[in-house]
Amino acid sequence: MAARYTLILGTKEWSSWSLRPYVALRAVGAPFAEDVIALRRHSTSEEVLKRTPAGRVPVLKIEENGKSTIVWDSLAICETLAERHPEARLWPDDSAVRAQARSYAAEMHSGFSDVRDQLSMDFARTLPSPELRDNTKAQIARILTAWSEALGKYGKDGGFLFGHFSVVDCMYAPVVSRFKTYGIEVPPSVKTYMERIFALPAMQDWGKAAKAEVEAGLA
Ligand SMILES: N[C@@H](CCC(=O)N[C@@H](CS)C(=O)NCC(=O)O)C(=O)O
Repeated sequence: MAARYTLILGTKEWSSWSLRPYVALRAVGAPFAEDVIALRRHSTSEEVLKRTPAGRVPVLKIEENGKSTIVWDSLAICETLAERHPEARLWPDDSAVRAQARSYAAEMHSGFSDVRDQLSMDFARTLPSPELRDNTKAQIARILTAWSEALGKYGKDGGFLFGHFSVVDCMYAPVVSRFKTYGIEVPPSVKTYMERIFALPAMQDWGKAAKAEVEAGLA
C-alpha cells in the first residue's frame, strides 16, 4: 500500500521553510494531507512540540506498513522525497552536476541570514524594501550571481536552475517570493526564472492560501 504523507506546516503567508518541502511534494505528485500550525501565537511552540520534539516546522509524517515516521527540517524532507521518488528527478542525474546542485541547496540552507532577517517572507503582500544593510546587499548579489550562473550553465533544458525542476528550486522558492514582495531588482534572465517559479501550480495554490490567511486576519 502507498505511504500516507502528512505535511506539517506553518502559516503559509510567513513560513518560508515550509514552502520548500511543499513545492517538493507537489513536484513528486503523491497525495498528502496538510496540518497548518498558526505561527506567531502564544500557542505556536506548544502546538509544534506536540508534533515534533525538534520544535520546528516543517515536518513530514510518513505512515507506511503500520509504522509512522517523522522527518523534520526542510532539506531533510526534500532529500527524503528525492530518495523515495526517484522518478521525480528531484536531483540531477549526473553525479558531478548533482554535487553542484547539492552545494547550491546547502548554501541556501546554511546561509543568507541577513536576507532572511531583513526580507522576511510575506508571500501575498507587496511591501517597501527596508534600508538594506551591506551584508544583505552582498547576499542578494551572491544569490543573483548563483542563479544566473546555474541558469546559464544548466537551465537551458527546462528553465529551472538545473534545467529540470529540482531540490535547488525548492530551496530557493521562498527567496523568489521575498524578492517579489520587496521589489528587489533582478536581471532579465532571473526575472524569467522567477516568473516560471510563480507559474507553478504549487506556488499558485500556496499564494491563494496565503492570501486567504491575510484576508481572514490570520497573518
Ligand atoms: N532548519 C529548519 C528551520 C525551521 C524553522 O525555523 N521553522 C520556523 C517556522 S518557518 C518554526 O518552526 N518556528 C516555530 C516557532 O515559531 O515556535 C528547517 O529548514 O526546517
